[in-house]
Amino acid sequence: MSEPDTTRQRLFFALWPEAAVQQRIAYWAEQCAKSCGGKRVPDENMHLTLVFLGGVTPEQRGCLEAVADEVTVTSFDLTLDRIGYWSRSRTLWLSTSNTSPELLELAMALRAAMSLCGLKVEERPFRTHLTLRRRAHRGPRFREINPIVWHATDFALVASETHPEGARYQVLRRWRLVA
Ligand code: 3AM
Repeated sequence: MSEPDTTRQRLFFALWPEAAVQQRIAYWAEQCAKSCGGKRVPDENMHLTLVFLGGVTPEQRGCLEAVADEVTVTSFDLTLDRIGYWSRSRTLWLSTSNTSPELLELAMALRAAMSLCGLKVEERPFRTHLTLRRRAHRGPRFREINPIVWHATDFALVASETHPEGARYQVLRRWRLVA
């Protein structure tokens, strides 16, 4: 059996909301607790993944950070106004009816960083969503909700550690979007 590669960190880029927005999002994770089942994402872990990077070497991390330094996307409003459920991945999520051009530009710029830094590029299309509950038994019908407007002013590089009690995330670094 091969040894795990301890020099690699499991990383992703994400939008990481401030506590007030996290709490408003968490309301929806909790609201569905009984009927949806599964495990809710803890308030402090609520985030919107921009790109999952996988196992990253220290050199690749340096390269990714250098690319992130050059990002010149402007800050934008993200309006979370939909709740839904993917039965295949058993994920309960919030999303938006209107993905802004800035959000797409940011996700694509960070995705491009993967190939620049020698990582295998994510081929699945970017789908704006924020996970509320995992391994949910069922979910609500897709529907509109009272919008949560989140003014995104920065993005983050986050490390994901897997523990028996679930994933533990650590925000390593943040970059400000252009005001
Ligand atoms: O933010 P969400 O919950 O959508 O599912 C993982 C989580 O997504 C996803 O990256 C986010 C932070 O962990 N993820 C984990 N492993 C993945 C993989 N191998 C992955 N996404 C794509 N490929």
